[in-house]
Amino acid sequence: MTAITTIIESPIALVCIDNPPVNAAGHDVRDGLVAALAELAGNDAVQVIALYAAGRTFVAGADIREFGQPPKPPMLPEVCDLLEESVKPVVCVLHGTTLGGGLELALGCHVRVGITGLKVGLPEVNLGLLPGAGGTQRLPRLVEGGTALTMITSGKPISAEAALEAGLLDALVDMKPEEAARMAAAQVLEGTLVPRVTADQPNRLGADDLDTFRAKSKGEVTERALQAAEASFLPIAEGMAAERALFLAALESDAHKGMKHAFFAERAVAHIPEAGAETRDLTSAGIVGGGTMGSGIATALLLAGLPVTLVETAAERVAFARDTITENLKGAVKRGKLSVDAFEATLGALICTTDIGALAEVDLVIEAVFESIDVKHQIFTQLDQICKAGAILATNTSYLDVNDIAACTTRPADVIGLHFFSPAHVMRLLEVVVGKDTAPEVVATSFKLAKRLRKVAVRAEVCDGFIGNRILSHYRRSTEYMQLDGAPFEQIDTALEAFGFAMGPFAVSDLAGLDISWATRKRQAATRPAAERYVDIADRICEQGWFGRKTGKGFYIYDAGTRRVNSEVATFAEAERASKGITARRFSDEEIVERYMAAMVVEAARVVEEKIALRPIDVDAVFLFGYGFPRHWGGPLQYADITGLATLVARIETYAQEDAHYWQVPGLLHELVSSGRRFADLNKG
Ligand code: 3H9
Repeated sequence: MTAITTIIESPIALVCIDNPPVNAAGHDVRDGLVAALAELAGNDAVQVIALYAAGRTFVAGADIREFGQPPKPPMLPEVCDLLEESVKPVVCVLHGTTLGGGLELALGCHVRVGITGLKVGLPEVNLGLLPGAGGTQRLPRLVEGGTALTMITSGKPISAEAALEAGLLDALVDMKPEEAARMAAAQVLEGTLVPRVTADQPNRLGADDLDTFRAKSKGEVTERALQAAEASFLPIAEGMAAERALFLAALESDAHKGMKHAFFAERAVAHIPEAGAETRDLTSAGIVGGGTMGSGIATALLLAGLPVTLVETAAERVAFARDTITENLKGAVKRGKLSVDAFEATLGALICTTDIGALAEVDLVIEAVFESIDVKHQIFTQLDQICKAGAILATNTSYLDVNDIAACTTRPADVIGLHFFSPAHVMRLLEVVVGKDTAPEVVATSFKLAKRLRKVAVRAEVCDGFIGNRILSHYRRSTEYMQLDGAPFEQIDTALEAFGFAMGPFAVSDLAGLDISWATRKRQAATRPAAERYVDIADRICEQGWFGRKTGKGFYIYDAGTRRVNSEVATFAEAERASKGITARRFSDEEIVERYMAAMVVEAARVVEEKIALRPIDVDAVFLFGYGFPRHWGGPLQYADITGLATLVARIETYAQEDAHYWQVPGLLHELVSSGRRFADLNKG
């Protein structure tokens, strides 16, 4: 099948791009367009060329899979130039999500017509790039400077209506792209649509616009995009050359490699062995437990249009759940996720009750009570008796054994773990924990549900903590060891925030509540291996009744919206060092990051080795979408590939000289190094 088809309806030529799924401007598209333009230039029967696309969208950008491969001319800037230089006017019809290189093709054309529902944008910064086919040069010549810079630096698309108002579109119509192409070409012939050469329009970008954006922007990716936009003050050919040079530099950056990996990670996780299984209908859902988590899950389900029955044990708990969900939905209205008009109907789809029998007819139940295996057994035994045949019975446990929970029902094939992350109506990650007896259609239905909830579902096998929390509980210890050995906790937080984490680990602990991890440590005390170093600084803090943000004091002191270091933590650390005969030493920020990341990679490698995660990229997705991992690093195992596995092994072996119990090189890491492979090689196939 060819990507470009030309139909001559003299004096109009219709040129259709057809490259499923999203009409990315890969080599076939570029080559086909150049050939079509050459042929049409010499065809005297053609006076106007109308470009449009088949399928769900006009071109959604360059083909991202080609980045990093040897270039295959013609390149996209050249195609955009050829469109602009065409003596015969070129009309372009945009529909769906016209993004990046797709918009750049349209900017090269002489007339742009949008189809209702269109979204148009330059998302290159989300890939660590900048528009590289004239976007930074032509857009400011069509729209006001601030609008152009917002689109270039935010990566966010704008609506068709906004594009029309900004002057990016010449017209907006509600019809099929092919019909719109025919109609717009006819209007050009009649003179009712007037073709313009974008490069000839005056640049509407001002030096002030650049100053404003520079003042509020940060990071190398945005700065490069702003430099390219600044080059639009030059004559167009020079500006294009400057943009190209900056784009090629961005292609080589680690930030691009990480962000490209993140883009594919979000999509790769949907490729699961159960993908082909039939799915069950989900038209209603039940929640057991209306705490913060259960209420958050209920909110997510309601926002996705599912009616929810929530069960709690007492009237005041029912009231708490209803109030929490109401507030969550109000927040969704504020954030533009729910329309004001839809608020009442959405809340109206919620039933809160103390009668567990109300779950008899729902298609899915998600249990979200506190982490006690006995309570979970009790609930699943009841659900087994109450729920209709074929209902999916899910647990939101964050570390308990899903097989054990399933075993107390007569239908373990219907039982699955659906591990949401708090706040459940906001966080995008959903770990789908597959038990040994879980039916493939239950897994496939869970993935379908995640899509409906706009979440990124990642398949995990059963183990303590599944993918995310298991890895977290390992690498979090590395920060305690560094603290004990002399690094102030606030330095650790600052170093990791500078690396890209939204919050340092100690600030996160304060937010989550120090009492929670204290309870876990107490529970694990009896089974803790004798060789394991134990740091009790956090225990000392908890003994004062300081549990973090909720008590106003933890590692930090929280006062009237401000945060400052709790200096008493250093005193506890010194006391513990003294009792263990440890002399504090200095850690550089670099060493802090290296140790933290090495610890994360170690446990992540084990999770892959033990097949808890399907592939390394699944682990990366868990951290990107559930743990605030910096997107420009692409995830812990992409970080490992970028850093070099041999370098990481050498670091771990060095650290092992001081603590051979904690620092052990996983077999998989050794294996990859000796076979000269990377984690990325395990993502294939
Ligand atoms: C650029 O344009 C640079 C230029 O300025 C300069 C060049 C010189 N390429 O997301 P979906 C795949 S940079 C290759 O599930 P949706 C995707 O991996 C680019 N493949 O669908 C998936 O494959 P699979 C700027 C792509 O309906 C399948 O298509 N453009 C591309 O939920 C379906 O995708 C962007 O950054 C691509 N460009 O969402 C836009 N796009 O099934 C990136 C998608 O094997 N794309 N695929 O997993 C998107 O934002 C969304 O895909 C879109 C559709 C909104 C278009």
